[in-house]
Amino acid sequence: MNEMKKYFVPLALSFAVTTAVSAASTLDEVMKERGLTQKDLLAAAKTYTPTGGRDEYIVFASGGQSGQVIVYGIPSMRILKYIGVFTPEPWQGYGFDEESKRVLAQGRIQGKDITFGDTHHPAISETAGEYNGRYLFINDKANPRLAVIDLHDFETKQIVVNPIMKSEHGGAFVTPNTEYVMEASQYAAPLENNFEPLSNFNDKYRGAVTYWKFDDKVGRLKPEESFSVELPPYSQDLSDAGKLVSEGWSFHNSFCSERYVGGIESGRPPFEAGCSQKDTDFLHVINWKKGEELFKAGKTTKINGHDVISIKTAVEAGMLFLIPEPKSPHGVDVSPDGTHIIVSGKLDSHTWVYSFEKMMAAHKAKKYESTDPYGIPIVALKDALHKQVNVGLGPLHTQYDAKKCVVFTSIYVDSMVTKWDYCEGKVLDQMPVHYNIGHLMAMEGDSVSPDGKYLVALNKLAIDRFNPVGPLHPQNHQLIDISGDKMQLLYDMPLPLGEPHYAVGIKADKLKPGIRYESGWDSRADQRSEFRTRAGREKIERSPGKVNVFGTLIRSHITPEIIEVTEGDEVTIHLTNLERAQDETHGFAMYGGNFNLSVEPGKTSTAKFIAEKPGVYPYYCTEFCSALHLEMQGYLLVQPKGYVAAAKGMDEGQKYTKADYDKQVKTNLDTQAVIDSVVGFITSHNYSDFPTVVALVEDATEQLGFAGESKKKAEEYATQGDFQNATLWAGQWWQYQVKTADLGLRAKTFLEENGAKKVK
Ligand code: CUK
Ligand code: CUA
Repeated sequence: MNEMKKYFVPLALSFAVTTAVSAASTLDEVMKERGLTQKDLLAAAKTYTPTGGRDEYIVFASGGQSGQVIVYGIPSMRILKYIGVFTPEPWQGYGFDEESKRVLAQGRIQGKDITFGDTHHPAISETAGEYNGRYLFINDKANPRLAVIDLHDFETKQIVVNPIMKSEHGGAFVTPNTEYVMEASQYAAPLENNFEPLSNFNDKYRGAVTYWKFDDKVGRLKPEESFSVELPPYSQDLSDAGKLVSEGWSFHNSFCSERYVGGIESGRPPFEAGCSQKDTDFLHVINWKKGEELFKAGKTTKINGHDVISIKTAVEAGMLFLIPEPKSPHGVDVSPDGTHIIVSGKLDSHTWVYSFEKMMAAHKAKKYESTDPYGIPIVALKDALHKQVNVGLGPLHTQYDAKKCVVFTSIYVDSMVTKWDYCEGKVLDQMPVHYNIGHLMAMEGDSVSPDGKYLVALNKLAIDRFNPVGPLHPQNHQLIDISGDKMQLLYDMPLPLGEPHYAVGIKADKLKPGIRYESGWDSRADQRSEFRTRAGREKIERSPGKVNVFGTLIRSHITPEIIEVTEGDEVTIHLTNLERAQDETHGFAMYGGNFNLSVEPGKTSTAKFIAEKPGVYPYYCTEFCSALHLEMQGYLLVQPKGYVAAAKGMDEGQKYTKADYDKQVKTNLDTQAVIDSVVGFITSHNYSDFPTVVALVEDATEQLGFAGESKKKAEEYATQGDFQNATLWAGQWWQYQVKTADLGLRAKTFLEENGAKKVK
């Protein structure tokens, strides 16, 4: 009992510790002391989420230059996760275990490892135009790539490299049933991977849009079923898929249709001057369903082994046309009902609303005003335009409200959000943001039925909003309440990881992430690992120059604990986490090994390295997983070549006697009494009504089972009079009891705090 107390008293105390923020104890006092207004309190009440509370929406924001994805909740704005995508992320073991290295290797550009990514636009998989919460896609602008993240475990599963582009901005955007994930190029270049002088820009440089086929069942993009449409060397910018009435079409805006090539160093005016001369650029309208037919009929040209529909073929098939759009536009956003398309001109204070019905009527009647230099027909602006609305200086992106006709447009130069009615063409409200907003995002804003409610302003500059942290400032995501007529600013969240361009927010209950893997799971390949190891089956296999370790992890030991190898050996360590309990992740790191595994319950992960230098290499678990976490350790011994071990037993510190054994057994029996009383409490209550408790009880029962096994071993050794081993196994028996008691007490506390009823 005494030993138990030693362990559990600090645990009990930790519940009682609260932080004294201030002496003020009434709302009025706190307001006065912190200088808060009624408005502040209202905003706080709309975002504050008490402990244990959940968010209504989950946001996936691009991580910008970090090459990652940032996950946070709304309205709390609490960051929940960073997902490693194009960049190694050690906490998740991403890029540090062999399984995830294979994913990153898929993103090699022409054979070269690229561990940087400039993520821009995340997109959630859709069914009938609604977010289905199953997959997330995100693009890399710097090296045209797309990644697939499985929302079952929030892990990156696949990276595909665009076979023909050298730059990409108009991805990832999905078609309404996730048939395709679209990706449009930005800076034109030869589609082949060859050299062409800039003097051949008009002839040899091209843009394109790629339609990546997505297989929903296996959750992977299928390169062999994907195709591209060749486009002129205008800098295609963003994309959006048509929906409902416009389903089957896709829209891509562009800038620099001047096809200007800079050269400031040789006295030529810079790109920015030459790319903003014309009053209009081109909206590209493409019938991707027609494109799919042409691709299946083999009407493509192979470029770098990839199927490309030429401009000529696309024009002849009537699947591609252009419409003028405002000067240096940015953003193209299709309305939830698919009837209108909104494009903003960065250098125009107007936002232009196009009517899908009008543009289709003109296209069907072949009513074009002219063709571009590549023979693509151009529908006249007046034949496609619904309205031009003055919304502010430097409009960029638009999001749709739940209310019909109501939209929100980000105004970059004026640093504000404009709420307006695109049916009537009138401004409804304007609100300053801090500062220079890029994208904005409404809840389920890209779906056929946006939820409205909240809007996030993804601001490019934070300037004076936060405590200063040096010249590099965090980004500022501002949460705005859009449920009323007037927008209300609720919260500023600094994001210190990169510049998120776009984000998507999904209703939290649509996500169904798991809490454990099937036993022995290779999470990156989504299949049972061939290196899965079960309890008691741990082994070390040796062949000349190679050592393969099949090990396991469970509170609080790594099996094996001693690994002996020879200098120069290639060592591969496969570790399976045997835990079934929620949040019982174990890590694995070693002196001199540049790796960290994150082995979540059920997972099998692999570390691989060459044992280059003789020496002693401690390894350990890197997650504080239990009270004996620090003892979750082991040694890799790299013996010099030709080393012969002396015939000598283990030189341990402590020798144990029968008295030590008896003392340990007494402790264990006392501990068992505590466990029994906790079990009594739990089973006398309606614990089976609480899934959290049921899981804890399952875990505790498992730990108690292990305790029983160790008890048996201890007793066997005691019978043989081997009190050294008997005492040590009795100690292990107690370790399992402690884990059991820990879980039991957590279950008991949960029942007490959640009003469990006594049943017997
Ligand atoms: S972009 Cu950055 S503000 Cu890449 Cu969608 Cu508009
Ligand atoms: Cu496992 Cu610490």
